[in-house]
Amino acid sequence: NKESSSPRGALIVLEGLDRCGKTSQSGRLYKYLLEQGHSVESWRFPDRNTGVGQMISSYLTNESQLEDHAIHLLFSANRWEKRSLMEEKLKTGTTLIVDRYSYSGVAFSSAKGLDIGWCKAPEIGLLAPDLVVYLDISPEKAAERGGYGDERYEQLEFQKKVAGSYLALRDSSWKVIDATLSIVDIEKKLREVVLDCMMTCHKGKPLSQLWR
Ligand code: FDM
Repeated sequence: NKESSSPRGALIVLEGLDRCGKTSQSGRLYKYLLEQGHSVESWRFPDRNTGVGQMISSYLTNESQLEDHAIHLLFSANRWEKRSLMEEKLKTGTTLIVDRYSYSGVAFSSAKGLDIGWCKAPEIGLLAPDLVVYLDISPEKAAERGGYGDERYEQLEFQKKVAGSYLALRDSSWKVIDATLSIVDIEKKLREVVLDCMMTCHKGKPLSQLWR
């Protein structure tokens, strides 16, 4: 029985504002771990490939409109529909690097003015990350990076609010990395905290659930 004999994988989440470098760093980290012989997968939320994900995607590209609470619940549903696969992967030894998770859910929706407790509620019972890495950049600096795309939330004023929400959500367990460092320096720091976390999971740290 693979589940009981092999050490479990780690659930690693990268968070940050748009243009903080999350996506390229998760790609680099994924390649590195793979080359080191680890069983690893690169995930992202929203996962636009599911039915729910397609609704989210058309909302983000402004092809459809949804009430703020309604889209919040869709983002959450998009994590719930992947929960059992996530648990199975972790239990059978695969480490998951996840680009955005429940923290994005709460940060972006509460930046619109929704109550933070209400935003957290549908996330209760999802798997808790073993590590949250926050790539820290000011909204102004992020905006300077080749500009934003055309998606709904990619605007400086809104990103400032999101930054404030992230700050309210952060706790002492998060690893904060200065996202204005060079790509290589960020990568180095990221590898360090990730390998350390994987070791802890390897040694038997139990999987836990969010916000209980
Ligand atoms: N986003 C992402 C949310 O508003 N809630 C969520 O739960 C998640 C996971 O969707 F602006 C926002 C954050 C971002 C947008 O994300 C799409 P990507 O990483 O650009 O695909």
